[in-house]
Amino acid sequence: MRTAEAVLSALRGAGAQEIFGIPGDFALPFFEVIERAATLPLYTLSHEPAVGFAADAAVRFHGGVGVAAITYGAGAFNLVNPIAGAYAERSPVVVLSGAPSRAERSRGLLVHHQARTLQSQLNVYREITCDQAVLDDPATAAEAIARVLRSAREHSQPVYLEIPRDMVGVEIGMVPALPPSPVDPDAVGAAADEVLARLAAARSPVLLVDAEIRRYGTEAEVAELAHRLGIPVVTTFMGRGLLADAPNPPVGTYIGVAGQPEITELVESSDALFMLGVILSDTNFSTAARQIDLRHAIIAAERQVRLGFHTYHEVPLPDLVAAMADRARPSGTPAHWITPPDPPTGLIADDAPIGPTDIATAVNDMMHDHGAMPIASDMGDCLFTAMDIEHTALAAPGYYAGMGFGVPAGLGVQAATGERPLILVGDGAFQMTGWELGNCRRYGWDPIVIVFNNASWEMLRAFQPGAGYNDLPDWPFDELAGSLGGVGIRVRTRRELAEAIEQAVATEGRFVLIDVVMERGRMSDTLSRFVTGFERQRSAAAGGS
Ligand code: TPW
Ligand code: MG
Repeated sequence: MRTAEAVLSALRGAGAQEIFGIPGDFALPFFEVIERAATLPLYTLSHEPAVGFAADAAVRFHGGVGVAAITYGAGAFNLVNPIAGAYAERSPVVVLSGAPSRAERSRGLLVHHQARTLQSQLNVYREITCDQAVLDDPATAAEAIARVLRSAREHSQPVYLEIPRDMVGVEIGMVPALPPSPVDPDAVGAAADEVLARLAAARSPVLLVDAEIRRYGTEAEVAELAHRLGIPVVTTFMGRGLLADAPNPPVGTYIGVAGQPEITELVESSDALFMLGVILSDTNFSTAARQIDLRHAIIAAERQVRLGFHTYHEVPLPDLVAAMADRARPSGTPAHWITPPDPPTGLIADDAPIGPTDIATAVNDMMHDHGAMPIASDMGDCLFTAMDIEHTALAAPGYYAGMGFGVPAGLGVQAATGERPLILVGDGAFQMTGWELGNCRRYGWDPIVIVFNNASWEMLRAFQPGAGYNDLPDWPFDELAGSLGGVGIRVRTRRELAEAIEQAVATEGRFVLIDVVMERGRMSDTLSRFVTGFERQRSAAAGGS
């Protein structure tokens, strides 16, 4: 096989379902093969950050790997931020970069798009991917492709493949099917036994789940295990949306003082907190009402299981879950089961101005009437407001917290699932990547986009109330929608919001942008509690009170 075809079929074998990309001269030969071979559909977008966000969101929904194909230098450096986010949030995106040919590399001239040395790009990506290969040697390329794709799957993190443009058509042989990295089943079994014993001995065990359970495709197994063990399941902030389709969905989302008090109490008073696939980040834990002592928790993540002061290494999450399921004895509903209040429904369609909770209420009403939609959310108050939306599949940068994710992620979700997504995005974040909606028409995508337009970087204002630079001018996003091929509706009252949502649902085949004008300074209760909790923790860490 030639390099390009070998890469494409190996990608498909690793579970890729599509490629997002933007070509450039160093990548043109490879893109030509992508189009001609049609192994995977190609979606071109407008700016590389969107390529990365879309590929990240797509893999969050379909599993396997996501693919972001770009040109050398100018393209690849534009992709750094979304790949850093994918690394942090454990999303296995394959970066496919074009590159100068082997002859160009040895000519001694600087090559266009070159930053410092020809390796600068590789060096940058070493920092934010878990494995890398430059396919410049026909003798080793096939093996390298196999290894790198295996790393993406096993570590559930991005990887980097660089293809010199003259290598595209070079024969490299078949990409071998590598066996998984060695795992000792006895170690897995011992870890499973110990975790089960700890849970069985506990008064109020709780299972806290996060990103990895989805990335490793174990959601159904985890749901079944929790049910068998009779342990309540809670998601982290970052893990919101997990297990949405499970027969026993999570009882709620843990956000410390920012979340529902019942959930906070349940998690923080647990004497055996089993954190499965959890990212130990400040957005997940900084708002704790009382300190969670991680030394007493059980943490299974990043191929390790930590109990108190000892650690089992090389225990992949799916193996642990399977071993626990084999050994688990069923038990009934535990005494500490809780039922927190339902999300708000029944929007009062009057002439009152719209607040964040009204949007959540209107979305809940829509999903009740017309069925659930997958959600992509940006960072900003929209994500905190999403905590009041019914527990639904959600892709959001809850930990890395990079703005600009929402709109391109929504496009990735539609490409990955074929379902019409709901996109939640602030006006500030929309200014970064909202233009990508212009690509909907050519692919037949029709997301419903709700812009939380408070003419403000509101979340920053919450941290720094006096600063004038957090005021944004009012951009007429509704007017832009038409020229991008969609439908724009500006709403100011709850009645208009309810009507706009009905119109959006009825308008299929084109994206609909609902530009929700909100008062500056009006934020969701979850965000204001989050900010207070976060600041309290920060000042405590700095030695304040
Ligand atoms: C890529 C820092 C975090 S939140 C925020 C900024 C600038 C304001 C968000 O404004 P928006 O939403 O979208 O209008 P809202 O609800 O707060 O009004 N650059 C990047 N990512 C982050 N997180 C920042 C800056 C930031
Ligand atoms: Mg805003």
